[in-house]
Amino acid sequence: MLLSGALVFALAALSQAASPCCSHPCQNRGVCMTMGYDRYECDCTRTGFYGENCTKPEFFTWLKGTLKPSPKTVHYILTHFKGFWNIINNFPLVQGTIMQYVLMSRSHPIDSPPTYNSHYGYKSWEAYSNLSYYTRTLPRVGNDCPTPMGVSGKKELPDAKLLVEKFLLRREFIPDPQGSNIMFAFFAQHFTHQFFKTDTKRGSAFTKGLGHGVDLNHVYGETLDRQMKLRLMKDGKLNYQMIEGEMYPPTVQESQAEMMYPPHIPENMRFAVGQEVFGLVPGLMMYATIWLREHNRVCDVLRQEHPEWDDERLFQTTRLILIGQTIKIAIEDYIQHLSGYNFKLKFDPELLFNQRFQYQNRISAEFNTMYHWHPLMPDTFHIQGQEYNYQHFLFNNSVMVEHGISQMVESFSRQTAGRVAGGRNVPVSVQRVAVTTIEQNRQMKYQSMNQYRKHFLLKPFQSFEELTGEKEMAAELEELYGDIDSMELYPGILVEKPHSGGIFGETMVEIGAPFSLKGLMGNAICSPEYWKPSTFGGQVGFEIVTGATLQRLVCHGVLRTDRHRDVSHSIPFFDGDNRTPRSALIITSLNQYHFASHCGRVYH
Ligand code: ACD
Repeated sequence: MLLSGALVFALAALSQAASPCCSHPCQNRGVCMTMGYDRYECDCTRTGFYGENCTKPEFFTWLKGTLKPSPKTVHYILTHFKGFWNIINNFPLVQGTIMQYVLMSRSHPIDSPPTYNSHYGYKSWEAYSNLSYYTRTLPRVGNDCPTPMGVSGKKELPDAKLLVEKFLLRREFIPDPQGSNIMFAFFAQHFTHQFFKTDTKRGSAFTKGLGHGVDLNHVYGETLDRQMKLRLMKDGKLNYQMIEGEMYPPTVQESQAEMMYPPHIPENMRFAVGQEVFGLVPGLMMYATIWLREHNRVCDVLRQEHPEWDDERLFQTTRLILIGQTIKIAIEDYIQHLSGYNFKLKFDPELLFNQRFQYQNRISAEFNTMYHWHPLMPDTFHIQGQEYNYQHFLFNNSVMVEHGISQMVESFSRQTAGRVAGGRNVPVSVQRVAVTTIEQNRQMKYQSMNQYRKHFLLKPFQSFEELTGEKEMAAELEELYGDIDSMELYPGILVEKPHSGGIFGETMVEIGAPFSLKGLMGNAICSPEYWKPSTFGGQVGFEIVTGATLQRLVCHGVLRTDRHRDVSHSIPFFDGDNRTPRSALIITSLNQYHFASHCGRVYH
């Protein structure tokens, strides 16, 4: 009698252990809430669906779902029919209308204001207001769930190291079929390290990037104290040193801005820039130097326009201009290149002024995870005929000083980057990062890849073969995971079948694009009160923003190094108005022409 009582109690405790929300029963972005220990309710408010599990579409939802082409079809249309898109690209009104649709539909899946974080899987003021967390797109899987992914899959996930060795590690370098080069790869790394700044001391759920977007803290420092150390305090400029007639960042010793360098690095090679970790790779320091030069160049332009302005106003306005340039370049050069679209993406904040759009952003942990694009990296780096392995390249700023920015740009533009999706292309030298990423995702209790696909309006994969598009890896993955619904997000994205001729698979594009476009257009400078010439010091500053391209930035950085030189305001656009999307991509992709001669064209 006593025994059966204990059994009943134990069974009751067991049945209490697993929350009914573990099976993610609420569909179409319905919110699951437990009601007692064994019941749940789905909140379908404003999802466009109703019913117990939010599965029944309202009329307009049904109509939209029936008429809307699949993401695959849209991607196909955008990446083909070049002649058609060339015509569209030349009709600003039509191009603008399409771009407006792209921006609105992409922003839709992003919760704004943000909702969860890695510790709160339900809405709370703490999760909303604590900026030191990355937000979470999907809430964490409950600790009490029977399997790591909720209810699907095995009780234990495959060993992270084994996964990396079997599916992610490079056997032989696989070039990106879209022609990305190393210049692109370092742009990605430099640009994203202003908002992916995991606070490793506190754990992978936390970030040191409190601006949660494009604030250029990687140029100016995260804190006011650091910013002051990096500034010249004259004419709005950043501090610098001249080496053989070229402008470089100051040293740590001179600026007193701390950086992360191993002890053996000599004082004169410890350059100090906004982001503490940029001493890691000369490619990052190269971009840091280019942006430093750009800042000081723009200060000169502004000072000519506003001799009445003090150091502070010149500095602050220049920072806003550089933020604008960054967003313009990110959309029109960088995302344009990644997309492979024949449709020309357009940075025009006015497209959203009559729409319901929130000018705020919170970086999510999942976006950070997905952006681990280590397959881009080559096995060795080639500069001016010299080959550097990782050991010689890392923390070696002398590479930059010895070759100079111009030669680095030239060489990095010629070296191809790796394909990201498709599996087995992570360089051996960075395999530890891949293992750690998987382990951290597990600590943060990420939901499965298929749950993320559903959130971003993609059909869940039905099988591992559908995921990888081949049989060998698919069979091995199936053996290890047991169930496609338990496939993890990060390894999933890296082994996913790439789009035909593409760098990424469908999941990266369809999840990455919303995070990116919302993050870029949600910036304060894109809002109606900011987006006007006076914010940027008048028409001249505004035009620096609206005319920014990666090529102009790099050309200015390479050719205009002397702060005393006159700065012309009337540099003609080198690529004219009738440029096609692809011909503009000379810095990011290999189908480029000779870099130096084109920089020459900017000035002659
Ligand atoms: C679209 C545009 C095409 C999208 C193509 C690929 C997107 C994949 C990954 C993200 C790429 C770039 C990220 C760029 C900027 C991030 C900015 C974040 C700011 C906080 O189809 O819609």
